Amino acid sequence: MREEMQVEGEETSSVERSGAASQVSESRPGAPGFAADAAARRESARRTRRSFVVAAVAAAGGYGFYRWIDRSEGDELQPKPLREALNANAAVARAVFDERGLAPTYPVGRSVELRVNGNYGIKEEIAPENYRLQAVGVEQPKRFRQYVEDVTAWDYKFAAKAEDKAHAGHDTKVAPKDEASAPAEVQLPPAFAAAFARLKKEQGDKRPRGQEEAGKSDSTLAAGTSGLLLTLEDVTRLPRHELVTQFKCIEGWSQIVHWGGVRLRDFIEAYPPAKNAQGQDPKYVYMETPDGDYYCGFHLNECRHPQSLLVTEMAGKPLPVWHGAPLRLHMPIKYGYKQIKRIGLIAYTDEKPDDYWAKLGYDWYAGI
Ligand SMILES: Nc1nc2c(c(=O)[nH]1)N[C@H]1C(S)=C(S)[C@@H](COP(=O)(O)O)O[C@H]1N2
Ligand SMILES: [Mo]
Repeated sequence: MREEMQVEGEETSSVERSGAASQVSESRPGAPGFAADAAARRESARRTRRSFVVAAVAAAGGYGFYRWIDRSEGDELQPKPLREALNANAAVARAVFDERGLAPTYPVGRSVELRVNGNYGIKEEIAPENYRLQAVGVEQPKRFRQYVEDVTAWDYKFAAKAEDKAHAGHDTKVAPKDEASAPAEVQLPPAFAAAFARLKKEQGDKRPRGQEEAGKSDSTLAAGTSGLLLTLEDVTRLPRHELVTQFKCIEGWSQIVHWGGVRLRDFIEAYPPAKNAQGQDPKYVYMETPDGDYYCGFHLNECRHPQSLLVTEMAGKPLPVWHGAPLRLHMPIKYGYKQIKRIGLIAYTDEKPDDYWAKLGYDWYAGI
């Protein structure tokens, strides 16, 4: 597997070999035909939201049953034999890479400007002064001056949609609304109106999370979760590293990229995880965009891989917004869909975290 990986242009992945790529849903992480589908889905999502009240009333009865069917098929929405194949591949990849195996590196001269792919969780702008990195599950968090009782109370103050030109080549445009065909506002029965008012108050009028196809993350933080609110400077204070490695999208393209940032392992050392009840490190790390629309889960040991990088620079310049500024992940041992842009939360956990593309049928592990 190592040998194959080092051959340039070799794009056969463990996932593709197992046939997963052709069997999963029509939306693929960064697929060319994907934007049009996404636009259609967004439109249908808008319609759904418009009649949210009606849908919510209907769902109150049906949702539990739907969930039951959904879950009985397996935890990652893959047919059982296929899931077993993926798990076996993950075991092989783990054995090959573990924490020692390194992805190949290249001379800077061979690096190119990375293309932009995927804009979930980064569509709205955040002013740099409104950025904070939430860190949850940290050992003795109260010893840090960045400790707060409720990290979810941080207000990212999302601005209007980021300029479309930032996502050139990607369908972020919204079709003009046909106001005439919009359904009239639904009049709520008083009991429901009161319940919704209560719900809205609980949510603090915040932007709803999980507004893309995969929906809300199962691992999103409950209000009142304590932790640290770090500034970008708290991260960039750590030793700076550069890396020239290949970035691989599961779509079948790869590019050599010059990255700069801090090692995730150094971050983990500076803000270490609290031990679990057995006195051990928690197994997993969960990351999420500030708006909760995109999210990824990892094994803690993969996060300690020396090439797992919290990226702040690309091609010797500050990381552009559409590549995930101010902070994104690069993990050369994983496919692109795990390399989350605009990290808003890093949480240590013993529960296997939710993952955007795993929810849509892709391999949770996503190792190369
Ligand atoms: N927040 C966020 N991160 C994301 C995505 C996304 O849609 N939103 N897409 C993923 C996918 S599928 C890929 S291939 C890479 C693309 O990173 P790039 O745009 O910097 O090339 O980002 C990954 N991280
Ligand atoms: Mo991707």
